[in-house]
Order: sequence, then structure tokens, then C-alpha cells
Amino acid sequence: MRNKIIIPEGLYGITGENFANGKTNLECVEAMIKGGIKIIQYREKKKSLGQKLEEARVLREVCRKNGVLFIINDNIDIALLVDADGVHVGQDDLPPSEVRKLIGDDKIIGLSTHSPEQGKKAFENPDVDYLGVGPIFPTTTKDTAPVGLEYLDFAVKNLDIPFVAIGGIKEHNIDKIIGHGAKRICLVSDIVGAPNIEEKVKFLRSKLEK
Ligand code: 3NM
Repeated sequence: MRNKIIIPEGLYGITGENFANGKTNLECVEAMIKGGIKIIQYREKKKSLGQKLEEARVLREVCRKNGVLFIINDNIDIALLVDADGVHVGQDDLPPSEVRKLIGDDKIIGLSTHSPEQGKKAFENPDVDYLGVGPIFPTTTKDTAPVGLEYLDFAVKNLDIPFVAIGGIKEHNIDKIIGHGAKRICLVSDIVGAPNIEEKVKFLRSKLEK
């Protein structure tokens, strides 16, 4: 059953320690929460599983204390161990229907999609709770070619499922994304790389969450 947990509209936060100018994932997450972000994904490609588990445990508690949803990127094992609210997987990870068997009906499954075909397939899969739609613009945060605004337009028009616009979105182009109809937007490097993350999040939210 889809949408047993509401995916909040507004900003969707993702960790990105490599872009955080020396700040830790914990510092970034605390600042994002102070700024008012209601959903955070722990995405960490470089650390060992043990390090990720330890970090995720701490972040999970910070999110829980603040009523913020906590999603784990890729690692279903870690999501289960820390009792995360859900997992976010990509096209090359385990299929959502298999992930569902592992994490159960009460958890959120997000899936990255990069084309109308992928989006439509995900929309038709009841095990997928929300989509990532992107990368809209070029990004150095992920090694995937940009798909442009066309796929966002397709998603707004055809995919009646919560989705997060992502990829190369910054303060200077977020108005365009909002104008095209996205209700949930993720900026990774622009947020974690900001000198004052809390203020940055508050400013971006004032544009998006009216
Ligand atoms: N997923 P930034 S693009 C993590 O299109 C991620 O699925 C994407 O980082 C997708 O805001 C992306 O720094 C990176 O461009 C987004």
C-alpha cells in the first residue's frame, strides 16, 4: 500500500560531507533540522559499513527526537539496523518489490528515476512510495547525465506520486523548478556547502513552502 507515511512537501535534505567544507554529517543534519527540513536522507558513499552504521545510528536519533523522517540511501541492512523510516534506492540496486520484502509494509521506499520510462514504471509499482526525478541540471555530486526540465514537466503532468526534483538545483535556479510545478526539491551541495546551513534552509523554504 502506497503512502502510509506522508512524504512532506518542501525541501528534502541529503547529507554530502564531501561538499560540506569541513562540517560533519551530524553538524549538517542538525543545522538542516534547525532550518526546518522535515525529511533527511543519509547518503554516504565513501565510508565503511561500520562507520556508516555508527553515523546513521546517531543521525537516526537526532531525526527521531525532532520529528524528522530519516531515510537511508542504498543500504537496506543499515536502514533495518537503525530502524530508519525508509530507504532510497537507485536503478541498479535491488528492485523495490524485493526491498519491500526485506523492510516490510510500514517503511518508505524511494526510487531514483532518470527518464519518463523509468518514472512511469516506478509510478505503476505499488511498492514505490516516492520518486527522485533528475538530475535536472548538471551536477558533480552524482555521476549521472542531466535530463533537463522535460522530465520534470513529464513528472508533474503524468506521475501522481510524490517526487523530489533533484540534481544541480541551487538558490539561483530553484525558482525555475518551483515554477515548473515541483512540490518537493532537493539541493545537496548548495545546502551542505553553505556557510550558514540553517539560514540557507530557511531562505529556500521561504520560496518553496508558501
Ligand atoms: N541523485 P546536487 S542527482 C544524489 O538524479 C543525487 O537521482 C540524483 O546533488 C538523481 O544538489 C543527485 O549537489 C545529486 O547537484 C544532487
